[in-house]
Amino acid sequence: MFRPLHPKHVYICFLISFAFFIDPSSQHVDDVKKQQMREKVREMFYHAYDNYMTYAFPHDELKPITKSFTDSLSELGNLKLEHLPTDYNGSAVTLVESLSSLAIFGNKTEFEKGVLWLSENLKFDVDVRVNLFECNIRLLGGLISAHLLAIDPTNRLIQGSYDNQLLRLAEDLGKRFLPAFETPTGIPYAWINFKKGVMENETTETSTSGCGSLILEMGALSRLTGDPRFESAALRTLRQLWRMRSSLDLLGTTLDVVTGEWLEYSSGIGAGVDSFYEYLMKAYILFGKEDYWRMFRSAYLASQKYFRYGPWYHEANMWSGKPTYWQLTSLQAFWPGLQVLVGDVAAANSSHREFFHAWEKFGVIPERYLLDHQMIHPTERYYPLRPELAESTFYLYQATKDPWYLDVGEAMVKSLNRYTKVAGGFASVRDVTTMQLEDHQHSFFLAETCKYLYLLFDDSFVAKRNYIFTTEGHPLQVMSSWHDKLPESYFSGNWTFSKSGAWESGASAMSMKVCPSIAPNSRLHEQHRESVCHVPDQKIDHKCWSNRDCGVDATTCRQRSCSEVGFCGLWNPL
Ligand code: DMJ
Repeated sequence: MFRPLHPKHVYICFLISFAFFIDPSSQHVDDVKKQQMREKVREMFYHAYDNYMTYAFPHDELKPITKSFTDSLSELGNLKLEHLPTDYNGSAVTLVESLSSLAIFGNKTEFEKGVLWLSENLKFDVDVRVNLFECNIRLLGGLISAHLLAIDPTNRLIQGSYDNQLLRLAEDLGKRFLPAFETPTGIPYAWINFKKGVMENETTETSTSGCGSLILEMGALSRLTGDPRFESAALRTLRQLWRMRSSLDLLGTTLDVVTGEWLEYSSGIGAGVDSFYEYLMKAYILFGKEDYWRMFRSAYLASQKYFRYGPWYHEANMWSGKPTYWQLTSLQAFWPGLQVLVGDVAAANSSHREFFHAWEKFGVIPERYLLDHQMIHPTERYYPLRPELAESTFYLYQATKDPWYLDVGEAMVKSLNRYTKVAGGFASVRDVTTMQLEDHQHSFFLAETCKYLYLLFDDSFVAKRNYIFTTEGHPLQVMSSWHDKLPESYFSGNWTFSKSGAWESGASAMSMKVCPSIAPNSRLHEQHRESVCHVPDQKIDHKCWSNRDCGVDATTCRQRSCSEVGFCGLWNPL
């Protein structure tokens, strides 16, 4: 099953090329298919959403088989229904998580209704112990993203008046996070109580992704409110984590927030670490700080060197770099999507194929597959409606426009409807070998799985805007006003422009069409538009004879150069 290791080359930052020649008749077939698939995915979303609103709202998540609810975001989720305190109605997290999808679907009525309900009813002053990471990516991210979508005039989402209610809720929530950061290391506790702060005898163990994936939401909160404490706390954590890396630039999976010692030395790109990598890269895109890029670049290179084995990723010991567990996990499937943002499309494509192969083999993707024994992990046979493969498929399609990815999306939609749809929503799969179901519809099914499948078949959202998606699939707008220091290439005189008809249109983070600009809107018809993506290489395979054959890097805005062996890349030091 394994292929030998790739040559030592780590092909970081290969820019996406767009030299595709599309035959008009096949283009028409794709457009028809996209239209049909958009409708199918929309139906899926509303089946999940309507059932949640009917049977579970305002509690956290829907139990689609028994048509009831669970308050899974808090530790109450572990209690039986009859033991739930009667005065706690949950955090409506599935509604919060649905807002950005409703906005993308253009459902203004439901979006506005949701905003009004939340602003009048959502309260965080409750005595519940919650997981900081989950609250950050689901609640804080959901609120901030919906706020940004609500104030973006192009969406016209709110007919009545919008008075920043979502932002106020986000700020209240963010303040409740702050006590968690009061540790000797500055790294936050994994659990907090909304009302009481950190509980006595709270566990001091956290994961790298749990504490290292806060910067997008908390940074955005600081930028929006003017209160620097949120961003500082998240940034301090990232810096501390980075100081704790091994000499190989690897981090472990779990650590102690008080002593700053690593508890689990084995790590990879999946559970417990995944979004740490993602947030370094995306924080660089959102805030433009070179620091994030430097950390990401080293961490990414180390991941390719120590975890990658052909298209697969195993785990490795952070100190020795020696392989530990040879496992393909469902969470790892987000990685090719991240690689598209980096520009490493060739590597993304080859791994994505393996994940899809696993999906095809089992009908959905199992949580953990033992590569060395070629069998599913005995206790992790489930598929909880996870979005990661849909996410990567979306990124790869947007980057390459290769219609094969549309087929992948179609196959996924078919399996989800075939195996997981029940009368009361969509149910998780308990065991992919029997397709026995479990009574749980996770909120990320609405925030991510449905959203990414929809966006795979709908180019308009990413083509006209410049958003970056959080790890929970919530879009945040990339704005130069949030960039601390703009890379020098921003000042280049060689601007590229994006025009559609007489007017320029905004360009997406994946459009690769224009360079970011800080130029004021000087000339009406020649405004520079913002984008994090840029000029493609001359040749589709990134081969080059001279620097002139290489375009501008998608994420750093830096001119790529031609290496000695003839590949375009970011070869010049910063
Ligand atoms: C989501 O909550 C987020 O994507 C998170 O980063 C990890 N994965 C789950 C869904 O699988």
